[in-house]
Amino acid sequence: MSVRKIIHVDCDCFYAAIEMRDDPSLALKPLAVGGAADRRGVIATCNYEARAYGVRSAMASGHALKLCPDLLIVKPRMDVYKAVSREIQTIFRDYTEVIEPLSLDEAFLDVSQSLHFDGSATRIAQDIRRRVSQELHITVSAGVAPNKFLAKIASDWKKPNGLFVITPDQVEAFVAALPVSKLHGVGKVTADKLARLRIRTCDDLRAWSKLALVKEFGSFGERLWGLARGLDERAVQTDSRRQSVSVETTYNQDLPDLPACLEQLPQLLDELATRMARLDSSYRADKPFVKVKFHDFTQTTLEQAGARRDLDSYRVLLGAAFARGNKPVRLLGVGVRLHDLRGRHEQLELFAP
Ligand code: TTP
Ligand code: MG
Repeated sequence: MSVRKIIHVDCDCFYAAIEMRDDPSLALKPLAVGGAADRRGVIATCNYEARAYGVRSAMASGHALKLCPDLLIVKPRMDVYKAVSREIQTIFRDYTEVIEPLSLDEAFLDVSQSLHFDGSATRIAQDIRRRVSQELHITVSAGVAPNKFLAKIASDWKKPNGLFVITPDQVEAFVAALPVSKLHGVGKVTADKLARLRIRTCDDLRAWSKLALVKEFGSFGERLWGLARGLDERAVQTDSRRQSVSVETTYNQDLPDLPACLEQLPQLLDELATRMARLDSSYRADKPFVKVKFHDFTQTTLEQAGARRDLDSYRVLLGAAFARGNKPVRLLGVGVRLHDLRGRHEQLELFAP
């Protein structure tokens, strides 16, 4: 089996970087992109000057202004960000066709087959960083590694404007020291459980057998066992097929309690049904899920395998999700995970001659 060469690219403070580029008078001052504080707005992102004050993505703008009174908050210009995103992807395509965009500012590239720079992924990543900076006047950070999980961690390692490379022979030592909270798929719940089991680093995790991990974590235990050894076989997926459909609403006034939330369900489900009707027949509806964001911006998503997608199921899910916070609710979302009926095999055939 040949070793993969994966690059993960992530732009530095993407929206804010574009605003500073287009109006240099904004540079060097604390700057955020987001909604106005008087309209319950939220920070989408901010530059690194603002981060020094503790301002972060998804924070209420009002709170951000308390942390940093001089913060300038500008409205997002999504069309511009989308155009820049397309320009970045055009640069990527000069090196490989195997590109998986994760969001406007982030993508995986598989350069295993690339002939550029004698196949050196590191030099390709350097060149991408140079070109984005020279041609688009924003900076990107990049990570190079033998798989997606490590490439993504690597791009974050030297942020902003950095490059970090994990070669195959460095994987073992790098992963051993890695806190388990950095592992792909480990959210708050799993991280807390690992902490209770006194598993802090991947080295700690390696002391556990696959069987013991499966007993504790179900099928994710097997994945944990592999990740602790730096193993991740996920391919870079060029076909961006949908994983779910959902609708959500942010309420002008917080919903104070569970009955108030339940009252909103029929309307949300109506909108969801409209969205679902627009899906083509290559998808099959799978698990229902709900998302609840509380007034303090903590949020939770709950789904249930095997549940029906009727009002009653969503009521049960919403009840359980609400109970996790049991406080006023700012946003409700309902959705359905999708099962892709176009299998891998079929997708390949589509591109066959
Ligand atoms: P990120 O890559 O998470 O953040 P960033 O590029 O602003 O900063 P970093 O240097 O840490 O990578 O997200 C990319 C863009 O997505 C970001 O510029 C704005 C948007 N975004 C939101 O609108 N809301 C959010 O909660 C987050 C995290 C990002
Ligand atoms: Mg980014």
